[in-house]
Amino acid sequence: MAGGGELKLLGVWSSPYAIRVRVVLNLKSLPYEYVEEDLADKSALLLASNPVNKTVPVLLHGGRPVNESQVIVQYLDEAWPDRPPVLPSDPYERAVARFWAAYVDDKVGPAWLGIVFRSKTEEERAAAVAQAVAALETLEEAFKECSRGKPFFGGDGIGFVDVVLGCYLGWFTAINKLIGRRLIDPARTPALAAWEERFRASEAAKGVVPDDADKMLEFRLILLGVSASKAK
Ligand SMILES: N[C@@H](CCC(=O)N[C@@H](CS)C(=O)NCC(=O)O)C(=O)O
Repeated sequence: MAGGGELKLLGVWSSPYAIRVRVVLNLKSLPYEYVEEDLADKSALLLASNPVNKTVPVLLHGGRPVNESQVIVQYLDEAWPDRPPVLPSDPYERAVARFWAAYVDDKVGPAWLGIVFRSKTEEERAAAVAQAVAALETLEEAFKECSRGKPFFGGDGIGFVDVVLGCYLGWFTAINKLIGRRLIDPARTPALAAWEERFRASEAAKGVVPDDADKMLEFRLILLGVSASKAK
């Protein structure tokens, strides 16, 4: 069935992990049905399709579920070999891309959760911001090595590391407003700051990577279980 059968994506509009799958579906021009989930009241389809983690995204291909965003992205590459790939064809370069993608989710993911949801004090938030900035400084060097002077980690086009990091940019918009400066600081990480602009402006990211900080921050309060009116 590879490459045939209907595609349905269960996601949440603000979820970095769902966003990365949507960016890749856009890059590959694959039509799909998008189903917005309510994480406070998960659908029977979500629970049946991802019984282990009960998380979004879930991709249903001809009714068969594929779980975990990085796995889904790699599945899309393998199932549609005729579409533009996100992973490099060279095995060594593919291993390098997988290494950096894992680094992003291991370091940037927890720092994002820390800044936006888990920090209870200003000190805790500052520590989470410092954690994110340290990871981004490492990624600045990785970007220089992987891109070799080209616009993206993937070279001329958006690749695996680009989508894995770029999907956090919606929440970075909100974080920028929370902390009053750009998390991807053009002074400390100039190459990554320029990459951020390019990624946001790409056709694949437009309309999928959120850019409305206020909407993200309102949603954050809902996720935190705080009424926006009380918190103001
Ligand atoms: N490692 C997973 C992370 C997925 C994830 O944490 N999704 C969140 C939304 S951003 C979720 O569904 N949370 C619901 C829950 O934990 O109950 C992936 O890459 O797909």
